[in-house]
Amino acid sequence: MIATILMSLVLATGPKPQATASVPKAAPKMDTKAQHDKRMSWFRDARFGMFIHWGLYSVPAGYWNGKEVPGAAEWLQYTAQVKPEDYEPLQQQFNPVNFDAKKWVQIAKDAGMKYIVITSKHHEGFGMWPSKLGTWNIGHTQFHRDPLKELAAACKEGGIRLCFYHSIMDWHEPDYLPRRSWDTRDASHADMDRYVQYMKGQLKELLTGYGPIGILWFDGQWEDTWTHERGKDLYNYIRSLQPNIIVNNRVDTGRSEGGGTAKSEDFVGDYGTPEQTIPANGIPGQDWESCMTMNDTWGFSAHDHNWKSSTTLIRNLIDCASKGGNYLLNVGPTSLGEIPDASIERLAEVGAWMHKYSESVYGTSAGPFPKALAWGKVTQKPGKLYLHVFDHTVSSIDLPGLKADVKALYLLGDPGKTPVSFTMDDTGIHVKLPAMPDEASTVLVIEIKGKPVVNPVLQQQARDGSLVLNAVDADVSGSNAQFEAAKNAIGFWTKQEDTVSWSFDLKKAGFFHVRVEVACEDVSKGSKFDVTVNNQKVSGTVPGTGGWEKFVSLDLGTLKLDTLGKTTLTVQATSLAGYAVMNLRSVKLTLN
Ligand code: FHN
Repeated sequence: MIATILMSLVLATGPKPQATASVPKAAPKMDTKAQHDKRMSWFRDARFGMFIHWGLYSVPAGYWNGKEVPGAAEWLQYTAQVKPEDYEPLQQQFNPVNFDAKKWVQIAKDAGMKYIVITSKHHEGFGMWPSKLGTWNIGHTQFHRDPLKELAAACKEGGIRLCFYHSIMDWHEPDYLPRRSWDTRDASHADMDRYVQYMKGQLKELLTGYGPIGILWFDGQWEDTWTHERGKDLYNYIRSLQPNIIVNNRVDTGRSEGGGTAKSEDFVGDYGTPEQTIPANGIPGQDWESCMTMNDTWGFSAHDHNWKSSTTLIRNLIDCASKGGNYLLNVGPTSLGEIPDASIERLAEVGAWMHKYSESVYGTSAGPFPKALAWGKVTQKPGKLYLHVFDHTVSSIDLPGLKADVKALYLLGDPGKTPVSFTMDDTGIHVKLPAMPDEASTVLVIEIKGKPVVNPVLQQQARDGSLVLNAVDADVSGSNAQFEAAKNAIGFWTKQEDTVSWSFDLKKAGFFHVRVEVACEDVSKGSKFDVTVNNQKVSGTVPGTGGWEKFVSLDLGTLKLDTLGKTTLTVQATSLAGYAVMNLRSVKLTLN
């Protein structure tokens, strides 16, 4: 099988070889669970990587013909509809004389990152290594070096795993289909099978010339010329060249909207790839990695200054780890080969936090709590729970429903492990917070004997029978809606079918007035929703409140609750008028 593939790879320097008979489509290499776990183990331990988007797009850097081009800078050719012949001169302008692989690796290491995923080829089709296939690559520029080779050496020296991002979609290679609407080149001889052989030939160069590669990070798989069959074949081809490599799920066509891999067919890909978001409940049963920008663009843009704070970046990393996933944080180097200062500054601050607290991230798994916590996030290792406290305005925190044989509780980083006081009852463990430094997240360690057990705790009515159902305690069902600590509300409710519910212990029956606390940007107002309990409902229409963080109360009417015991209240949208249904902070039930 491998010989067949290699035989069909004509490393042409002239016109592309005639399309060979497509290589037999072998079934993907299926590892045993033990083999898969072994291959994934470094990825699960790492939790934190650097994404690097670097290509010819760094030359225009978000401008074309003197005009600012909106959106992601690596999409400039598409956004500005630049014909290949007008884009090609960038090749002779590209000369990253300040590129310093060792410096890049040191920046990543100092930030606490364990792997680097760099674009070997983005959608522009330009190879960032001196490929022998064609001339649309760095080998045909005035920069007579191989940055990927230099990065491979620096990563090896620095103990960082090198990984490649490779776009299946290619706006330059004549055989790739479909063409862009503004690409006026003759497409009558374009041959997708021949393109796949070309892509495999370039991938063979990358997987045989740069040492062991940690991940092949495919992208651009969404066009209809890329099929499930091609995906399985490519996955198998990559693994045939480096059996221990990890391949993301964008090699195939099974990536679901939330970034995970659909279960419906034999889709391949070793982990899910949510992008610019952190799944509300992780992606249960799958490895996953959230890739995110530090501003709003992947490639360098001279006009994008919308930088996230280092606190946001640190909390994103913790959030990913608390749900069993990785955080792949992007930098977009300039055309001179320099990582922007704004990125370097933030990565240094992330690194300072990791220097103190990385034990609570590396090698951890998702915390044991099924719902979001108001005060922060929890990760765990055998025998330890790590409590990441974001909210420094509170004097105590609750671990709802937790039962554990607690051996010690102290601040991570406290050499004396000064005991932190706590109480335990049938509603869980309640920690009295010590004085803590004001930082992105302070971390407490609970050392326990055995495994933590979390028994769901039903909310109780107040003495007057009232109930305040807060967002942090909600059960959220669906892929997008999730608790947003910053707004203390359910946000990202961008899918109508997502639902929000609470269960509580009804001891006092009667007629309850229903009031909800909602926020909605004016342009998205008008979504309709029901609040349902035991087949009874009241309904509402979301008003414009002036912003996603501006909350107002809506009185919806009365519900009769007369079935004592566990009761579930559900909020579901019956229409979606704009970007999202609403941000929902609470549902208040007042006994009439
Ligand atoms: O189109 C690309 C985009 O430029 C960027 O590379 C991101 C990062 O994963 N992926 C695609 C958009 O989903």
